[in-house]
Amino acid sequence: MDAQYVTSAALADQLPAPKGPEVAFFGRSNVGKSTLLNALAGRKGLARTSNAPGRTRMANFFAVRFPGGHEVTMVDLPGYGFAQAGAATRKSWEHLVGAYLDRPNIKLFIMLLDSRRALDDVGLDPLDGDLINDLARRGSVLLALTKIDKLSKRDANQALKNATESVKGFPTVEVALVSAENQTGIREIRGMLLAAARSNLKKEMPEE
Ligand SMILES: Nc1nc2c(ncn2[C@@H]2O[C@H](COP(=O)(O)OP(=O)(O)OP(=O)(O)O)[C@@H](O)[C@H]2O)c(=O)[nH]1
Ligand SMILES: [Mg+2]
Repeated sequence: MDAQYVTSAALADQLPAPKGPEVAFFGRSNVGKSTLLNALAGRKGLARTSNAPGRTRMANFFAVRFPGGHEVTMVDLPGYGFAQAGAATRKSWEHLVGAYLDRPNIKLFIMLLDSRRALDDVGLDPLDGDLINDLARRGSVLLALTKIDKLSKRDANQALKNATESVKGFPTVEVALVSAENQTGIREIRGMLLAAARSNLKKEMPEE
């Protein structure tokens, strides 16, 4: 698949008009959204990544094209929940993400959660829990447990078990283990991107 940068929006009114299927990346700052997006695209420098939380401040749009011409847009959203974020940052995040969520063309929400966080607590904290609740009511969600390369096999299984338990009330949520470092789960998520790209085509096909 081929991916390229399209545009960015810092404010709600800068969001591009909805066009074609989108897959959106949500999650705390530093959880690995931009890195996952790059791993999916197979291009390290596509979305900017950083050790410092709060790297991505805008909604960044990337067009993905599969062989055969199926297209989907990946949307890298700014992270939330980092310590340095003040009230103004939180407000602008809420405004941008709130407006983004109203788009009718979102096919899949990928919600990222640091796998070590899933290992520590059974159940999601309010910040992650409220968001996943909101996303699950709107459509399909993939809860991606990131940086799984940092966990032992045993801990990875425990994290998966905890996370699965914490979303068992949501029929639209699936859980997956992911690592951009060792490629865990990347092929499967590419498959989901392709499915999102194709879902659009089917809809636009005339009825027989
Ligand atoms: N070991 C390991 N590190 C990862 C993985 N994914 C991301 N990281 C690291 O985590 C840090 C944050 O990654 P980003 O992709 O910038 O995180 P983000 O969610 O986009 O953060 P914001 O833009 O601040 O919202 C970087 O130092 C990455 O190298 C992974 O799968 N394994
Ligand atoms: Mg980022």
